[in-house]
Amino acid sequence: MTTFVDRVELHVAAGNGGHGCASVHREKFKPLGGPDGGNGGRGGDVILTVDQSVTTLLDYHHSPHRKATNGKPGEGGNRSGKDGQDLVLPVPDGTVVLDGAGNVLADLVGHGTSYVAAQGGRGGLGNAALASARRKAPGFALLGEPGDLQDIHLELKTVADVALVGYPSAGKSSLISVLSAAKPKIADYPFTTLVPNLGVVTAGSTVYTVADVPGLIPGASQGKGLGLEFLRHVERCSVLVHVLDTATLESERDPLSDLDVIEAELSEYGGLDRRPRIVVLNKIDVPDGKDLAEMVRPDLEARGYRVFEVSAVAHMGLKELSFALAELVAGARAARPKEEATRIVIRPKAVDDAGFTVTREEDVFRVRGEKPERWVRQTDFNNDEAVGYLADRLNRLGVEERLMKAGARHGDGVAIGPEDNAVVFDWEPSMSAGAEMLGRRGEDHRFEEPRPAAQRRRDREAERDDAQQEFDGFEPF
Ligand SMILES: Nc1nc2c(ncn2[C@@H]2O[C@H](COP(=O)(O)OP(=O)(O)OP(=O)(O)O)[C@@H](O)[C@H]2O)c(=O)[nH]1
Ligand SMILES: [Mg+2]
Repeated sequence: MTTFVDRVELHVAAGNGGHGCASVHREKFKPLGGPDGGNGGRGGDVILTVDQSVTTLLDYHHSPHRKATNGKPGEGGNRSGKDGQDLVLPVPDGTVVLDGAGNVLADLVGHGTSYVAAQGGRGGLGNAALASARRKAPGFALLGEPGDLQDIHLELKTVADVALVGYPSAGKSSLISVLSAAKPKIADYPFTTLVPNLGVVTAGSTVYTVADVPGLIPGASQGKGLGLEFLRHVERCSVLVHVLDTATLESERDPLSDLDVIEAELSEYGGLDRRPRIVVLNKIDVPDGKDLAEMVRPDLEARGYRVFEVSAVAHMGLKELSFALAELVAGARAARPKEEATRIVIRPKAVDDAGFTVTREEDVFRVRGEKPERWVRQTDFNNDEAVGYLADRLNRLGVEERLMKAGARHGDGVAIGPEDNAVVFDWEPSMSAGAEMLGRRGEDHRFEEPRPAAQRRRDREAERDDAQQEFDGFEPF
């Protein structure tokens, strides 16, 4: 028996970015040929994509941990690392993506609709890309950033046009089996259907889908029988069909009170009140059934229902029913706003702005912001030049100035990042209040030649332009 799984927790990990490479070009008799370390590749994303051939979330139930590949590190000779491969996870039509707190992140409807569940980390720049007029041969490269880790929940809400609801053994699955080519399990005991069945019906030029759900009994909303759990699958349907049993042998039941019971359970579940409904009186091949159907019909019609008398077993009244459903479905489709064939849903990302905040906390000054935090992740703290480069970047963004304004002094603790994941260091301001930067770090002094004073000043100015340009030009991602 195939298992139907319609709810899973999934742990996805995007690929890490590859580290940039620090390398110096070597040729015979040319010992310092310039930096030629390539950039690291981007980590692969984890992407959920609707694939109509997938009908359950079973695969993710069996292996709930999925990871995209990492970007490769850059190499010498200006060779960039290869990007990691995106991991595309096929999901059934109608999969809802939720976060751990139950917030809906995406509702994936329509073949090809995609959602980036975890974004790959950026690759680090190699020292070739970090070189500038003044920092001719950086002895460091940037680290690749870690890829996103996400714990998400997937929930399947079947996408069917028509949903059949009713008591166990009313003949819901039997109806699907004769209206469509689907072959659901049918038996004369209650709760034969444990998971929804889906069938495709063609009536004239309209093709639509019909789903049944496990039978409902009084008290389903309190968890009796299989409970209301599966009503999730009828939430998206355009038409509800009450399948009423005219030939039940249970003495306390009849089509009218069955209808009342099911309606009470539906309203307990909620959200389905405005869905158009029709009534099917099934099993009229049984003589008593036919009589009962004729007896209750006026009552049902008085309540405003369109009523169809059918027999799933004897194939009576089916054509009329299937065309009436086609008409209702077509009407519902026409009323629905037109959607593009394929929607790509991408998790909204924080805007990559230059903003940052400096707040004074008990024992540290905390810096928060997209850029400073990213720069910290890109920094190899074992490399002094890399740390110096970080300080320069922060400085150019105005972090030092703001720290100073906030009252930070030499030696004070500065934390960059959130409380649980911050880099903390003692502050050594590289500028004296309002003065220019004192020399740039991250330079290879072997390239320096003695310069006359005027040249030094010109260089300094060039360096400032350079710094600005680098600052603008270094955020290509
Ligand atoms: N005589 C007669 N029996 C029918 C008809 N339709 C269904 N049945 C019988 O009723 C029983 C239950 O049918 P199912 O289609 O399994 O009923 P269901 O509503 O899907 O039931 P659950 O899955 O348990 O909720 C089976 O024994 C069917 O053969 C019909 O039109 N006439
Ligand atoms: Mg059934």
